[in-house]
Amino acid sequence: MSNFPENFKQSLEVNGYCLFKNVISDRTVDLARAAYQRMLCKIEAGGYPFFRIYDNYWLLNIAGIEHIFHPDIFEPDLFAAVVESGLLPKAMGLLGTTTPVMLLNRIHCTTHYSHTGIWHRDADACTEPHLQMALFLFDEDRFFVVPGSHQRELSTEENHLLSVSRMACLPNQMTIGGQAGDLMFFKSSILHRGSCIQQRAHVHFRIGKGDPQIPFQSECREEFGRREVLDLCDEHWEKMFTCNMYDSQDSRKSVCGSSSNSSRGILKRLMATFLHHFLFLLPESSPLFSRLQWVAPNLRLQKVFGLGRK
Ligand SMILES: O=C(O)CCC(=O)C(=O)O
Repeated sequence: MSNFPENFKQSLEVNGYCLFKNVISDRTVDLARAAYQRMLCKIEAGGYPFFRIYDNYWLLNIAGIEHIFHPDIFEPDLFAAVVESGLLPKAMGLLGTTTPVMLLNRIHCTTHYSHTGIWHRDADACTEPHLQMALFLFDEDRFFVVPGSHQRELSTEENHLLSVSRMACLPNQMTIGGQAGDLMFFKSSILHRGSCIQQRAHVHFRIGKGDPQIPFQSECREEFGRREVLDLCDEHWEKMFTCNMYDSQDSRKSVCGSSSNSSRGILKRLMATFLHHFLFLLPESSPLFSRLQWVAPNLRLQKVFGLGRK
């Protein structure tokens, strides 16, 4: 931790994000992608319930795979990639802690449809309860941020624009991201939104500073301590899983994806899919999408017709 590169810390402090290039080998990327595909297939076949859907379209629109350490979905090649990336020791260096805790683990993915997320923060402005990170398995360049926004409240102009649309174009917004095999860190308090045109998958973590005063409790937590997991751990992961995890700090039962098959549910999905394609001419920032909430424009069609940003 002592010789942690200062330029990464500085970029994180000033801009709210930083990027480590090529933290895993091409071979590791390939293995992790194959592992991710197996996870996706399992969910699509109904074999794992912890996933999230944001926009519910005709085909199962999986946006996130939760709890990657769960025994029913755990893939050693995926976790091996995370360990090889040095994600945890880097997070410890950036947070300045020797007792990290994992507060969230997930894969954000985009499959059958483009994805349009809303602006938000995952922590209050000017606070740093935790850091977030994304290990990219595919190239990605549409993660929107407002650099420096972690250090301040919303401006009057931002407040106004966001009241019109949660996908508004904000002053000074920019897109960041990385190539397959890169690792991005960002402040939880930065104003950000995810967006993606083509296929993507990144392994997402939220890691915070543990409190060594809080006694370690092992009941009810995710099965981090299984041999299958511990065998792949380096010293940092092993220490975190065996010493620092507290019961309340995993979100195991947070989300169960579902795609209703009632006639009303089917009708709504059909309509959402139709509008997703039909309204592609409207920009993401159109107030209509903020008002509807259950539909976003087809960014793939926008790209084909040379519309939209990037
Ligand atoms: O990329 C995404 O889909 C969501 C990312 C995000 O908002 C987050 O990590 O908090």
